[in-house]
Amino acid sequence: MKHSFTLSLLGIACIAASASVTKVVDIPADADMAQRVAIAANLVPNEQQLLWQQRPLTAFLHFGINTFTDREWGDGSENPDLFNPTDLDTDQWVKTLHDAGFDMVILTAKHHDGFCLWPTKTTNHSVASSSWRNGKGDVVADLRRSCDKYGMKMGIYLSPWDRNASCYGDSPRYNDMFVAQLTELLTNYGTIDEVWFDGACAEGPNGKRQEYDWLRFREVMRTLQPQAVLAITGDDVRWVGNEGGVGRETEWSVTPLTPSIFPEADSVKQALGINEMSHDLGSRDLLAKASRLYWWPSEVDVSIRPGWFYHPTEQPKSLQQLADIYLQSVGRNSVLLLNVPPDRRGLIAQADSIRLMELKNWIDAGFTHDLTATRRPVINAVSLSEDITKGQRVELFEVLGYTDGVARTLAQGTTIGHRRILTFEPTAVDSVSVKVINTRATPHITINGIYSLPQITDEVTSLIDTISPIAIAHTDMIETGGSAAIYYRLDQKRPVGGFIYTPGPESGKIYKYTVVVHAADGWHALPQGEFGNIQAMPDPRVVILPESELTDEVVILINQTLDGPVTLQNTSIQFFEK
Ligand code: FUL
Repeated sequence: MKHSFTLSLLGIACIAASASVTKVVDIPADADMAQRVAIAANLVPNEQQLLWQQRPLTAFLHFGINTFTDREWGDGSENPDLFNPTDLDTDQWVKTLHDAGFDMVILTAKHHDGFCLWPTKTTNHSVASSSWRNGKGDVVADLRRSCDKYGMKMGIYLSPWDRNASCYGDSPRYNDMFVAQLTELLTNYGTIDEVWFDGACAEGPNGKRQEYDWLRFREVMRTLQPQAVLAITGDDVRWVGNEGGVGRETEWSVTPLTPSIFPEADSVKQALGINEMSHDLGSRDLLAKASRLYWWPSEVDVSIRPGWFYHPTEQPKSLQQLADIYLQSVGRNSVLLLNVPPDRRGLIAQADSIRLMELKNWIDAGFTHDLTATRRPVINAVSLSEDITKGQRVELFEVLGYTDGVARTLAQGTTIGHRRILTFEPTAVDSVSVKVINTRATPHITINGIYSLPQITDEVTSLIDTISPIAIAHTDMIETGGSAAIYYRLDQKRPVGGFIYTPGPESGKIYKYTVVVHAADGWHALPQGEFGNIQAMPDPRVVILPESELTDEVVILINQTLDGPVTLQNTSIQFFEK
């Protein structure tokens, strides 16, 4: 069994030698295409980015007030006393994640509700105001100790959007408060290797508008923790563009997409017609129009469960789903940031730790046995790497397998980058070669190995399969009190346990809503609800009605929409029985 490479010289013949540049490079306006391509091919990561890229698995820990209110986005009015984990044990979190192969954990030190998991001096809205450990608890400090114990790296998520801070929207004052929070976290808790500034901000045009001083925040981080990378609203690590766990098949770490911390970001994006979610962030077409390029590699953030926070009604994803996520993130030139939300006890749920160990076993069983030295193995995957310290260069390649001297294409790919895994039908081969068809400069590729990934046989039942659905006799779009609403008549009077809302693929999502139920004593409205984060995570959402409602008529008042009007076509509601 042997590997080899073939290079099509065509792609590199005309490329002039060019010195490497770290992290960001300007393209002269008069550069011709060959020069543009050469500049892109020689852009390389800085040291922090390189070290970050070499740690493929990071765990996200969404934990906070929402854990206790069963919400995805808190509104900041929550009583801090609701935060009361009965058995919080960060050793259990870190040991579980360490055993499962993770190198770093990132904790939501503050989410959009503004509740701080450490006793900050900047606000009373923190653990210090809860009766948990008599107001003396500090989740960040606990996590620090556990990370040191297990040799785990630590990062923090600090939400810029703060729905509790009264000074939010008074830009200089809130920026000072945010800097003070960041300073506390980056001064008092040892080495922090990743700082995560979320991009979400859902305040509408009439809400409070905050002008963030991103460059100042970045400066604070660079001064206090120079080894850390700044992710998402930062220029070291890029959001992949979805929360579903899917990296692009063509994933360029070299991109003209301008990180949104820079004032020119919006105008550049507009001129190039791209944003974080675009399919193409690095093709030659974009290089032709670009005036500046960034080394800005992708991070795939996704939750092991449907929500980011722990909800008792939700279950972890199946092993097959997690294995696919691994292949579509780590296998597509990205780092995987997998969220594992601690529950109300303050522990990682057993179902999640079992699933994590299954994933680890699957990765180990598949990727620790390179079959290169085996005689005619049956393989179904190959893993390749480019030496990114030289730049990301390969644009098109083929993996060929030879059996009795006959070659066949096993797989074809575009970009490789730090790591590319391709899977294909199981094939018995005597040798394998990689043929580079197009490249931006001399490629530096390694075949990490050829593998036989184990088949997965598990199935998870989705919630939709476990509920007793209620048939709907009639649906209508109506208007009531000036708001759009959807009217549902059920097939008969029944005890309604709740409903599942699934936004359609077309634009138009319900963000804030009120459920109005027709019961024996007339119509009554339930408190307003919110599908937090529905734009970035348009997955089915379960709404449980407070008590079994005996009814055959329900109206969903649509108080606020996102991404266009809500219609019957882009809305699916499935009622279910208790
Ligand atoms: C999003 C947030 O709005 C979600 O709540 C979550 O924290 C996710 C990682 O980022 O943008």
